[in-house]
Amino acid sequence: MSDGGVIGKLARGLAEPRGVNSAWVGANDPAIADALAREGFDAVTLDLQHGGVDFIGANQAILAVALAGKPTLARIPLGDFALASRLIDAGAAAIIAPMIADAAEARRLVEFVKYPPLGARSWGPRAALALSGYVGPAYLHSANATTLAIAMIETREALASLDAILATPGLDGVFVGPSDLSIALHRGAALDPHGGEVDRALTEITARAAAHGKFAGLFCRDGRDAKAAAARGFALRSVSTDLNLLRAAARAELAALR
Ligand code: 3PY
Ligand code: MG
Repeated sequence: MSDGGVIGKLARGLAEPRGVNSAWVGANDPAIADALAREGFDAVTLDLQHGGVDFIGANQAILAVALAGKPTLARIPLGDFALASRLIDAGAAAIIAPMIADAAEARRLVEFVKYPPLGARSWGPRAALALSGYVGPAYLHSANATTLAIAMIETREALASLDAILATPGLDGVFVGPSDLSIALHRGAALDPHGGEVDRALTEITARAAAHGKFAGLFCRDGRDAKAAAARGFALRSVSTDLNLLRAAARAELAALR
């Protein structure tokens, strides 16, 4: 009996006290996802919202990351729920949906990520079947537990509907986008992802998520930020981005040669 293969690793990691540290990849090149998967990250997140990753690139990256023994999460473009189904068929272990504003949108996400009775996902788990290690019927009966639906909380509307979003059957967790949340909380007057307004919201979000028995995640700018996020109860942390890691390494080497 399979334990869900690399796909199952994500849900299992999130259930452990240590949680999950994920790399964040915007480059549409499986070599980048592969390189980061072979470092100490527990998972890799592909950004199809603001990054350059496309569907074919995501398919290749998911397989490269799986060869390194790690699960892949995918952030979809705004409202592109049909792509969510295709990405989990391609072997993504989780879908992160941006700007989920209320329970109706959370239900829509679940519809595309989960099989009945939770959702209405259509059958065709191409690469997911092989990566999960299950045969057909076993995959059908395990996929809803191992393939995760994650709603991004990054608007005032989402904060106001937080309990209803978290109560959505089949929604596994929430993930905070601190930049958009800061823009919303400051009504467009400031971009302040590490300021007090966002900080207060983060405390509320981890508390509400825990009360609903769901996990919370946070987009973190660096390892120090991710360590602090883990200490305050965020089970899922993305750590920097591929581009920022590259630029930081370039700056460090150029400083060393001066
Ligand atoms: C945000 O901070 O708004 C994000 O979506 C992180 O990428
Ligand atoms: Mg955002």
